[in-house]
Amino acid sequence: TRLAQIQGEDSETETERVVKPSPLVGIIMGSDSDLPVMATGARILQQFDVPFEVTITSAHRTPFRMTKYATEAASRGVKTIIAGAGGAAHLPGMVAAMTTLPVIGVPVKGSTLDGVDSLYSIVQMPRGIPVATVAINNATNAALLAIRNLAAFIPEYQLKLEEYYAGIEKEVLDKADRLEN
Ligand code: RP5
Repeated sequence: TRLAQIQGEDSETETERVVKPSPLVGIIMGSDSDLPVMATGARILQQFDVPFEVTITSAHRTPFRMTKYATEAASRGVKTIIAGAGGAAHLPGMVAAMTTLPVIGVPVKGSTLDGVDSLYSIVQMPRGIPVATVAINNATNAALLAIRNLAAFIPEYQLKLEEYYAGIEKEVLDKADRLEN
């Protein structure tokens, strides 16, 4: 399936699946139309070897499924939830209202209003229920923020972040070098 491909499960045997570590990050989204955006975050988590899960659940179309996910995620070992949605993007906020886990919201750009509707829906949370909101379509930053959360208590991820940022720095320095020479 497309979700299994994103989770890198397609080539796994049944035994590998059984011993797989429980997910530390949960990626959820309101619709499969959010998948191309949310997959960019999934790829970052894969790059860092962070165990994660991906599913679709909608605040409006599957409210009971969303409630089950939000209320059970922490007890399954999930440490951070990344929630992407577009339009009247209530998913991250509703999930944040039902868990004490950190929730990172990804405003997904829809076909109208350029994603500003999603951004405002996600960022304008009432006092007391925070959602860490990243830029429109920026699931990459959502994943990196989730990894930073994990790195606060898993040193392995701290080292990987340092390597990642050294790589980013080198990329820019190489480009500057090519431009100047
Ligand atoms: C939201 O409505 C989803 O998160 C998606 O971004 C948007 C459009 O959904 P589809 O009509 O493509 O299913 O619930």
